[in-house]
Amino acid sequence: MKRISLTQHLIEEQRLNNTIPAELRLLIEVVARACKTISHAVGKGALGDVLGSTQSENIQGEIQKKLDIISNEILLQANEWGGHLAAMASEEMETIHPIPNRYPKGEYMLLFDPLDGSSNIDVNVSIGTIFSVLKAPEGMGTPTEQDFLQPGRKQVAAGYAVYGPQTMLILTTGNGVKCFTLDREMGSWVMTQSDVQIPADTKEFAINASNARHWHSPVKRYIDEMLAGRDGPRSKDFNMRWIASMVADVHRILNRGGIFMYPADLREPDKGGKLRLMYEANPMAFIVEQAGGAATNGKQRILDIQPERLHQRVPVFLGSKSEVELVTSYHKE
Ligand code: P6P
Repeated sequence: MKRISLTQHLIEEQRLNNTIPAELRLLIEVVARACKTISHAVGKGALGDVLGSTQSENIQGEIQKKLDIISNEILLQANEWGGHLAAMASEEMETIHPIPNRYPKGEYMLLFDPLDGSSNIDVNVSIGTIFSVLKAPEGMGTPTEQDFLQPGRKQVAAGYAVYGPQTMLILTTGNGVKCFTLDREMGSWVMTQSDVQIPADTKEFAINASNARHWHSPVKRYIDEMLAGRDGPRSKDFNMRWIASMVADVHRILNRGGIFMYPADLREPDKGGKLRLMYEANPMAFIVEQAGGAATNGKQRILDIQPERLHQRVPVFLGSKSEVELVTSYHKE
């Protein structure tokens, strides 16, 4: 297969298929370049004095790792001068980040989890960056949090970078899902998959099973039936994976099928699970649907959820369509 770069792919999409406006192409190029910089920082490990935690907590009440802060700064500095954005929002920042007045403003809004999987940073397990792109509402003045609260189906692009044995960028602009592998010698993203399709069926599920006693009954039923194996109602044996980096679990599922679950649980029923809607569940749901999979909160399509708060959490069931539909049907009974 003749390999093409991310730049060539984006220019062809813009010129030939007219699917990506020039400003969106610029935005994606800038974010992709920032992910290269984050990959470089992550890769230094202990040699770069980037491991370990800071003394500060983020809006989520989580102790911030040094690399959380570094990655957030990289994305802010890479994007604020370009003139393609009106504002940004991040898991690591309580409020939205308007573009400083000294820079031109654009029609897009960028949301991101700069480094997802922080608990894995210090033990050298894959982590990643997740991003989501929305259009600024028509006639928007000074951006407010309210302008970001659009359902996930309004996203114009979404993607993630996974910093693992390979550094990869997975991208959708609404015309399927493409994968790019970082060529470290050239410093460029090279397309290595042009049309990702999630297998509809699977034998693999991903959930943090230590929370089992806190699950609602539809989740308990769904998991118990898989654990019963070939002698149970599913008539086949299943395997389990849980990397505790959503990016890594989702990437495996994109490539070999599976279902990823972070359900709400009985400890804090109104918390809505652990994952955030705007910059984790929505971008991943967009990617998974574009790859032929499904993504719900147990009751409805994640992309149809009307957000109420920037950092709100949502239960997540996503991956192989038949499995997501089955566990969602149990919630409806
Ligand atoms: P737990 C990482 O902190 C994260 O937000 C997701 O990337 C991951 O899937 C989940 O939390 C892991 O949560 O409760 O298993 O540590």
